[in-house]
Formats: sequence, C-alpha cells, structure tokens
Amino acid sequence: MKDVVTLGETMVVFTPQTSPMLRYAETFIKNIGGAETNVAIGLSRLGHQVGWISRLGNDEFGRFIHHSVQGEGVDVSHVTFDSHSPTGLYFKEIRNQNDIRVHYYRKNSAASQLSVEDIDVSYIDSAKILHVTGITPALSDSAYEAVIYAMKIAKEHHVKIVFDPNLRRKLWSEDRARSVLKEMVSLSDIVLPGMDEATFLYGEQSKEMVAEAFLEEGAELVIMKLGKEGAYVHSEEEQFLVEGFPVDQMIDPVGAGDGFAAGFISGLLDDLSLYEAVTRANAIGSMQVQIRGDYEGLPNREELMSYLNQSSTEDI
Ligand code: KDG
Repeated sequence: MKDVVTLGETMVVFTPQTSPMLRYAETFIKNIGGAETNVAIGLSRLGHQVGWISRLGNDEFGRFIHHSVQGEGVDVSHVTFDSHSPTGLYFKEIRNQNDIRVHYYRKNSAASQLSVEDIDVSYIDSAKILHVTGITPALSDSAYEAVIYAMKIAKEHHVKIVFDPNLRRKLWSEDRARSVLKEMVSLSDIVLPGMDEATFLYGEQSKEMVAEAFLEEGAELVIMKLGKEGAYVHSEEEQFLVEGFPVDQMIDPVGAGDGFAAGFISGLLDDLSLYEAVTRANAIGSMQVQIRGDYEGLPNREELMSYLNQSSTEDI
C-alpha cells in the first residue's frame, strides 16, 4: 500500500553548461525532470512510500529515467517501456533568473501514449493520496482520459486527490486548458495553484475571491502559492496566510511548486496542522530553488529539519 500514487511524464533534461544560451552551448548537464516525479522523489526523500505510473521509451533515456526514479526509492512497478515511442526530452535554458526558457521534444513521446489501460484500479484505491497535475492531460487525448479515470477511481474510493494545475501553455490551447483544468478542480479535494494559474482559470480578482471560485468548482481546500510572500490557505472554515522563507540566492526556480507540493503532502501524511504543513511546503519550495535542477534541491528529513531550525521555525 502506498502513501501516494502519482502519474505523468518524466523527461530527460539537458541544461547548457558552457554558455547559458542554448544555441552556443557545447556541453550539457543531463538529468531528469517531470512535475510528478519531482513530487514523488521529494516525498520519498522524506520517508514516504510513493508509486509512479508512466510510460517511458524503450531506449537509453527511458532506462536512465527508470534507474534514477527507482534509485530515489519510488516504486516504478507501474511504469512500462513502450517500444514504439521515444522518451521525451527537454532543454532548459536559464538565461537569467527572470528569463528561463524550456524547449520541449516530447510530442508523441511514450508518456503521451498513456491511456486508461495503464491505470490499475487497485494501485490507486489502496493509496492514501493521489497526486495529479495539469501537465498530463495536455499530453494527448488518451493521457487526458487516463488522468481523469485515475481521479474518478480515487474519488470513488475516498482517496484524497491533490491537484497542481501546473499550466504549461506550450502544450495546449488556452480554451482547452481552461476547460480541462476546471474539470480537474471539480474532481479534486485540494488544489495547489499559483496566483497566475488561479487568475487564468477564474479571472483577475483578489486572492480571496479567486480562491472562493475553486471551492465553488468543487474543491474543499485551495492553497495558493504566492512566491516570496508564502501561501494563502482558503477553505470554508478558515482562511490565512503562511509566510514564505527568505531565499538567499535563487539559482533555478523550476520545480519550486513541486517541492511545495511534496512538503504539503508530507505534512498531511504526518498529520501536521494545516499551518504546519504549509510552512513545510514553503520551506521545501525555497530549498529547491537554491539548487540547480528540477528536483535536486529537495531535502531529506534531516536536511529539512536543520533548514527549519536555522530559519528559527518550530520543529515541523
Ligand atoms: O514543475 C517542474 C516541471 O515543469 C519540470 O520538471 C518539467 O514536467 C515538466 C514539464 O512538463 O515542464
């Protein structure tokens, strides 16, 4: 039985080393990235049992991702190798902290072939939490069907659903994104949007009003990520702000939201109060951006505790 099951695409990430500009780079750092495995790895490092559902190409990159995720302690028994489609790739060009470009090579990738056949009901219905993002349904119609099916199974079996919209404009049209992401909100228990995603879905308005729109759509709790300012928590019963942690040096913002999700879910699993779970989420989000890579900065429990203690926060 898993604490958390997640599903989605993981790619090999190439980051230019010699020049920040992709066109002039001669050497690259190779690693992996995918919102769902970033969260899975973050949770596993904190000692939780996590499973990942996906497809990888039956190629060297697929094997590299498989080994890497497995090596982080995540269960990959529901990851299959697809001999007809390649593993997705992306290049991450960090020109400066305000200009980060991602170049995807993932169209028709193995993960975009994900379908309802990849979803094992018993794997999901025995988990405590299902984590999903808005990237998976943008990959293809069959991946959309797979993620909605997984959410419906979870709902039917009272498995809590945590949804991060993770809007990726490059992958689909605005209209389609808006309608599918709202459908996912309606199936979710907890939604973790950024402020930009919240206003993309429900229009420019105050954080209180936009948060209320998520509840009207069907979610029971929304936690809006506000960057340096922290996060705003909104449910019918309570509304409050949880301050963020100072970031000494922002190195790579990619994966901050996934660190936040891992910290928050971990707090839920550890039965922390909502305030403490969101504090943990903020802490991990800020740790993640101070190290290069989509998941490399995610801490283990000891590192998290020492960061929280240094930041003179309670032991959460
Ligand atoms: O949240 C970080 C992810 O966006 C990154 O790891 C790669 O999954 C990815 C994507 O689709 O961009």
